[in-house]
Amino acid sequence: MKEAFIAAKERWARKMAGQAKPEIRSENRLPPGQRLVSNFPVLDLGVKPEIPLDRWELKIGGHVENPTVFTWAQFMELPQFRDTSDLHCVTTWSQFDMAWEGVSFFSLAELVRPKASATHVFFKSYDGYSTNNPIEALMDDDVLVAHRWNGAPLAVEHGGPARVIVPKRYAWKGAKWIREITFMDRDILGFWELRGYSNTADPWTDDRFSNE
Ligand SMILES: Nc1nc2c(c(=O)[nH]1)N[C@H]1C(S)=C(S)[C@@H](COP(=O)(O)O)O[C@H]1N2
Ligand SMILES: [Mo]
Repeated sequence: MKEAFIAAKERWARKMAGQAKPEIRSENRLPPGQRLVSNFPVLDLGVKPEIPLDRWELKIGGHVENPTVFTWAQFMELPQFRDTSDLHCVTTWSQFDMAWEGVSFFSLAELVRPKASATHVFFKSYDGYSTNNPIEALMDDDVLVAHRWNGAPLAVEHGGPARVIVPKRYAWKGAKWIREITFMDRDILGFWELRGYSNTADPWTDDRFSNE
């Protein structure tokens, strides 16, 4: 795990420096059971919360040395990160080459400094949604809190002002309308994880539903 983490952080540093080489992708980028779409479907719980930027805040706390609440202006002053990745939804659509821009999870973690006791992260959104991830799934060079997509501010229906993107997990593991990120010393289940969806959510092993 430690070596994978260091390798991911090295790749991230190259991306931050604008020196990353285009990724060589596998011949078959489409995970099992997925079909490629070119539109961007919208999935939510029936609410699309509108959060004015002057009332938006992102709280990051829990098992960290430096709990922080970011206003929009403070968030925009953080180092900005651009990355292109694929998105896989459990309802079987995938979209390739989603161009995201925002703040990388590595940057946020460096600011709040997770304690050694932090093993998992719980995400809460402005619409009441939640999801959870183990810390190692987030310490990767493609995880970010995005506020722009394909060169424009992220639309409200897609989670604007800002949403989490975890490309190597099914898309429900990334919270739209992100409000709070809590580092935890244990795992607790989020909205879909409590309702029959897999807690690990790995598109490459068709890992969609919980066995319990
Ligand atoms: N806050 C919030 N985040 C969410 C959801 C949601 O309902 N609320 N749906 C999840 C699901 S199931 C998917 S597939 C993606 C969909 O993102 P999109 O609507 O931009 O395609 O967001 C995820 N994040
Ligand atoms: Mo989804």
